[in-house]
Amino acid sequence: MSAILDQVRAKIAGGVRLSFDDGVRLMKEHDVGALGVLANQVRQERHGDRTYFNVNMHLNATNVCVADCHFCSFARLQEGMPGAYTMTVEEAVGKVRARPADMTEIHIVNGLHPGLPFSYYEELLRAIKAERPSLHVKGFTAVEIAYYAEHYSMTVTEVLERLVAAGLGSLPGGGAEVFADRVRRKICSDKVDADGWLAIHRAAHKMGLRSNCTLLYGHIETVEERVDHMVRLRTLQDETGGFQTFIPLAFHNENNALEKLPGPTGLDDLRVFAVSRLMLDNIPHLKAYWAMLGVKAAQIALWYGADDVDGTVEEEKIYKMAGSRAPDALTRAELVRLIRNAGRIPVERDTLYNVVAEGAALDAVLSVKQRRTLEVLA
Ligand code: V47
Repeated sequence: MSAILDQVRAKIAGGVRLSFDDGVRLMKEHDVGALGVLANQVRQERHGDRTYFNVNMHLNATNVCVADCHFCSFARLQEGMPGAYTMTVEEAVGKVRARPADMTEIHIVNGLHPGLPFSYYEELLRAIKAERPSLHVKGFTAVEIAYYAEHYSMTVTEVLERLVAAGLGSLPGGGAEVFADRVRRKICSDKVDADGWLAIHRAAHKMGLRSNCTLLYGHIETVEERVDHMVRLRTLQDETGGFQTFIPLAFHNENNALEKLPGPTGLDDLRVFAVSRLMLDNIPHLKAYWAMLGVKAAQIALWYGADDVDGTVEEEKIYKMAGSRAPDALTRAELVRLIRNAGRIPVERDTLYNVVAEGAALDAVLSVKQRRTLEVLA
């Protein structure tokens, strides 16, 4: 056992917060298995075997985007370019209507479209809520909120208030990328900076909205920049308590300007998950987003600190276009099986982590064949 793992174990046992230097040393730890044991200990103390998922869909109403983020395979700079699209509100609502009635969440993220009026987003939200009044809308990254404030000459609070009045329920964690200026200048120079991203989440939390946070890892960032990112999130969380979930996002390198970079290895993924669980002592949940990580790595991450796998995820485009080989969607039964097969207890949640179903009620969704593959663990 390496010295850093011993020191961190002692700190955790004594309730002492890990430092930036601890985080950097953990990120450089070769014994990822032992690191995972520590992260799992923290996960067990917080959540036991409970592992969360939801029934949701994604909606990207437009991919027209004035930002030119080098890692992005989804955006098109202008309307009319090959692959550029913007849905009408009716088309977007049609996608919602096609989803099952027990879906609890829609995750909306869009490009920064210069030609749409702000009312488009308000109408989109109102129409979705009219179609499914109980659906929780988690939507609009801090990058979108910052763009709307500038483009439509409003304050951030005004933008948030108008979106909430139209039906917005919480903010997703996207757009954080890596906070370090060095990285942002190189890969996403024309969107909101770290302070701006954090200020928008602070404003949202102060209004009573919950939000998530992310880290895009495995491209040009150093391990110090990963840990600095986590410490900045932890500092804001000390102030507001509004973050629910941290989601490490593994860089995918197809169809974008960074395609020469190889992307993270399997052990990088596990290291980032374990260190996140250990460093982010004040953010309750750690999500292994299977659509990005792949279903198998997401299942393994459940033993490296993660307690959430995201949801059924219909209509995901951002990762598909960047080369993710994950399935287009998972059924509730497939999620229950992958969680049970990891030796964990599935809990269907809503966006705010209220329990929708758990235990035997969820096992009832499994087919005979799915049940059979679990018998070996019984
Ligand atoms: O902000 C874009 C990332 C994010 C690539 O809050 C890429 O519950 C890897 O934030 N390789 C959007 N990553 C997705 C996101 C998210 C997903 C699921 C749940 C939640 C939540 C949030 O995807 C972007 C960017 O960081 N991204 N392109 C790429 N090539």
